[in-house]
Amino acid sequence: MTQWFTETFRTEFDKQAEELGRINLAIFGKTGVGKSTLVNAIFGEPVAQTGIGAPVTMGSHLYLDKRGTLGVIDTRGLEIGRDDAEILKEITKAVKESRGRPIAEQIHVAWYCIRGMDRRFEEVEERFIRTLADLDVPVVVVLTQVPMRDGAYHPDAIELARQIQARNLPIVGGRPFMTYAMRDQFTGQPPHGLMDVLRATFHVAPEAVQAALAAAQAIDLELKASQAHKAIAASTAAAAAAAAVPIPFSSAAMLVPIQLAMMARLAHLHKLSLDRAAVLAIASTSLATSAGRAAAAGLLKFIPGAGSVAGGVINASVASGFTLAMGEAWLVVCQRAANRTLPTVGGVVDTEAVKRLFESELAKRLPRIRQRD
Ligand SMILES: Nc1nc2c(ncn2[C@@H]2O[C@H](COP(=O)(O)OP(=O)(O)OP(=O)(O)O)[C@@H](O)[C@H]2O)c(=O)[nH]1
Ligand SMILES: [Mg+2]
Repeated sequence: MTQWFTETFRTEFDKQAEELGRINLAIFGKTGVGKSTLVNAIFGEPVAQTGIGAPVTMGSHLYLDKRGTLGVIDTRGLEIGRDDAEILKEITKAVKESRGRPIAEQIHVAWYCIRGMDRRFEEVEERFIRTLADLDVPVVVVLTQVPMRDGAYHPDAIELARQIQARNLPIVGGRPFMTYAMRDQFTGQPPHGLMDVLRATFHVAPEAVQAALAAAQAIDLELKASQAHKAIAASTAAAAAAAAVPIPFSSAAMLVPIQLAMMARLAHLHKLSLDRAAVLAIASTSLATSAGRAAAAGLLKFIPGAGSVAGGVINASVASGFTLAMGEAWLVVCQRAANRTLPTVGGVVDTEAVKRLFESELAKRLPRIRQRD
């Protein structure tokens, strides 16, 4: 791996992490209702190297756990149903203080979790939810561990949901979300309802952190793909604009950072580490063997008829069409990496096969692009 590639890609990778920011999710509910199980089911188990360290304190009992593009805020050492006044005081203070900070430091959405088989919804829980809503934090009420059979929820959970709905609470969707987060080994009860919680959260999250949420979650590949397409479209437009600048030798070289930024963003959306993303990017494009302007020439070899373009000047339609094709082909590689369906040899990724995959995906999209001038 050449120095040039490693450094350029790392720079773009870090920049994209910064741009994605973080969605901060506050999770409340009595102990043992299944908060951690729910979070892990939707976002994946925390991995040691993704920055799980000691949680950051936000108040004397309020903690922020950073997991890449996800921040989980919860209470430690205080119990709902016992220390409510204290918890509410702290959360109120934390939300108010965070208002003046950058968007990635604010509290965006709260999940209030209640065990679906708990027969009653308490006064204190209602107060808790109303306080959060008054602070302009959207509250998603989640009923956890709700058994389901033949497409129907357990009657006790339905009854609890009905009771909650009757309170006309200011909650997302106006109703609780029924979930079961983790398969029960004994009864075989499979998970359900997770996608609905995720989608509801996505819709109420500020637009500036929606991509961070799409990146953080681990259950909805379509949500990742739609965010990837947004990024590809933006890069495609940037490539066209770069190519429109009439400076000889510049346009092809200017595509390189634009495309690396795009590749880095798609890698983040699919939770690829820097190392893994770099290995796959090198395997896909062979870019690492050349540097700077030579890399641009290397990219151009993918474009039919553009390989010998004098001075590396390419037109806007080639630049955008090519960037679009690169993005779509790289998205396939990222999706296969996230799905763990990339070809391997002896347990490690088969870089030759990745290259063939990328190039065949690229070829599908390139025949329409021709350099005309
Ligand atoms: N099978 C199954 N077990 C669950 C589910 N949710 C929670 N559990 C179990 O219930 C227990 C408590 O779940 P946690 O996720 O640790 O609960 P918590 O709300 O994070 O608890 P605290 O961190 O103590 O406040 C664990 O043994 C979980 O395995 C679920 O959806 N399915
Ligand atoms: Mg927990």
